[in-house]
Amino acid sequence: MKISSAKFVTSVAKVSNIPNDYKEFAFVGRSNVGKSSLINSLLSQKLARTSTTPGRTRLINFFLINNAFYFVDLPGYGFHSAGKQNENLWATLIENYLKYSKALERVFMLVDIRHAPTSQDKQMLYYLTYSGIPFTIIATKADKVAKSKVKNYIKKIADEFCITSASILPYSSIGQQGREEILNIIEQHLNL
Ligand SMILES: Nc1nc2c(ncn2[C@@H]2O[C@H](COP(=O)(O)OP(=O)(O)OP(=O)(O)O)[C@@H](O)[C@H]2O)c(=O)[nH]1
Ligand SMILES: [Mg+2]
Repeated sequence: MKISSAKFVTSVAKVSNIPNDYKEFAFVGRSNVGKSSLINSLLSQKLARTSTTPGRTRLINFFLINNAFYFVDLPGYGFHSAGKQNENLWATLIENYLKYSKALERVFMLVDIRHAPTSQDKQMLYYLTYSGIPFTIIATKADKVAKSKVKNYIKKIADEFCITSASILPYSSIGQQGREEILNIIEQHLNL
């Protein structure tokens, strides 16, 4: 699939403002895991705000792609220095989005290839599994580990999640490793 156009449409702070007019592909994961960077690398442009400090994305941002579907950039979870109150606020926003979005097609769940999944990652995986929302797990920042070690890191994450390595896709927002695979997954949804 080719990305022919991409534009920012809206930021929402409550689920009643979700546009609901096009299919949605959402990106979830810990704060700083690389959600916004992944969106930018899929689009080959810097549309989503990224930052070296966690907690950059605070609202749910909708980007309309090819005038046909949305990329939904969600706030990250597990950003403790935001304070308990903010953390709870964002967690509720993410939860409500996953629960109430009517056009959500698939969730891309991101984990950092170098780190063991946290209990929040495990909760998210559990939630996605039992809610019936289709999802794909992505191991981000694959460029930060030696190529020859990628498989080992993926295996560690898979073991922690009690899933097979084959269900985790390594990704690099720098090298664009994994980009075609994600675009192909999205294309399959659009053809349905
Ligand atoms: N080397 C490398 N760095 C990455 C990659 N993806 C993201 N980063 C870096 O990781 C940091 C966080 O990236 P973001 O895309 O802002 O992360 P986020 O998940 O959107 O973070 P929040 O909005 O705070 O939840 C930035 O400094 C990025 O440059 C990657 O694939 N490789
Ligand atoms: Mg972000």
